[in-house]
Amino acid sequence: MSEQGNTSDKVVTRAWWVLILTTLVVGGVGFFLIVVLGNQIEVEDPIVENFTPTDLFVQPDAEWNTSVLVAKSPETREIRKLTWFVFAIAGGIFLVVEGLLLYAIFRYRRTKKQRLEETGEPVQLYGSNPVEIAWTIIPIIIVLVLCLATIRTIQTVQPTKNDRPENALTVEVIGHRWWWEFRYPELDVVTANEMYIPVDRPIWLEIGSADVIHSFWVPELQGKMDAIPAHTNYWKLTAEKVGTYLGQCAEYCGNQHANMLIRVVVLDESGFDGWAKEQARPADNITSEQVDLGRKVFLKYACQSCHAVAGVSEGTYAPDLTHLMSRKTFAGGMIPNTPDNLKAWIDDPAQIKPGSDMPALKLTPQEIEQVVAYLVTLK
Ligand code: HEC
Ligand SMILES: [Cu+2]
Repeated sequence: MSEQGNTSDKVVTRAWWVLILTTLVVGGVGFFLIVVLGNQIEVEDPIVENFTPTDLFVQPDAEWNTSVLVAKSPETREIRKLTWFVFAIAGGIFLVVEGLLLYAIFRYRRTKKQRLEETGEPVQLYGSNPVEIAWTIIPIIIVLVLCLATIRTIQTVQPTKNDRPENALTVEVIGHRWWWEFRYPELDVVTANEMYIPVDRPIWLEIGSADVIHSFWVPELQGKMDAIPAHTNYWKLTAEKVGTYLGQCAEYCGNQHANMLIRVVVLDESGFDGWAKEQARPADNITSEQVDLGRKVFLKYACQSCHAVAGVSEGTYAPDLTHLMSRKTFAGGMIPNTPDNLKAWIDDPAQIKPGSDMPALKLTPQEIEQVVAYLVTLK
């Protein structure tokens, strides 16, 4: 063989090394990020006081975590068990394959002597029944095991229509572009984007959609469930700890898909009962002339045909505003709920949330002041 042959051999060897090292480094870093860091991240995020339309990623809650590895309900613990099981099998395969690869590279590498003697290609082997049978059967067994484990987990966490626990609280979850509606038929409560539930009590979710397919996902509390128009999917979860859990629409549903957040606020039993009682009573109450003028603006413009305020209007197209000020955020959970942000929103929703289904109704600055003076009384 010529000089040239030797050089290209070297290039090939070097390419192998680059490939192997890259695989190991990427694998190692990935492992570290997902397993070591992913399990520990508890982000502290203070309320963003001065909202500007560019602050698209505000998270007004003090603590949130959307790691799939943090399990805070029996359902997510089951899912996490499966995740680790699959990860262990995949990791085992990775180690065996990489190990054999490294072994072959060292054990069968070309020796200096062979290089000097230019013996050419080593002996080539073709076909081996035992080997081929082995690498057909082993993957089949692995896939079968993964499949059975997955079916078992699905059966544990995913209810059918008839699995509603006796003592469950029902919440109807309706996905809209781009916000979530939560209806509590047993409590006569309707709210948006922030779902309140009691701790340690099974929650029975009836999930649907008003327009396109969305997906309800609060990673710490349950897996994903599709929200499909004209169809109900059933989901069940039990929160074991008081706190706020962050979620996100998990099915691409249009240009504001990323701003369709879910906050699940878990309260102790008496806290939840208090919340539900507050929510069930109408809040509309004229306390001053400005508020009265604001309500007139609300009724004069189309606001009332899209939005409901108990005792005042019955629109169902848009978020229920009966207790707007009991929510920390609005517009799919993306904006801190302050009077200034409400003014900016009503002036021109598209400036903050381009594509939003709320139109700019061209209110005068004075009318905006008045209608917001009214809205902030809806506690
Ligand atoms: C064509 C229907 C429509 C009209 C008319 C309308 N809105 Fe809206 N409004 C929406 C929709 C849809 C959203 C949710 C937008 C989103 O989150 O993407 C919304 C959101 C809001 C919110 C935030 C609620 C929350 O919890 O997220 C407020 C406050 C609001 N509108 C006030 C008003 C006022 C005041 C008027 C009248 C000046 C008005 N809207 C007119 C459709 C409408
Ligand atoms: Cu969505």
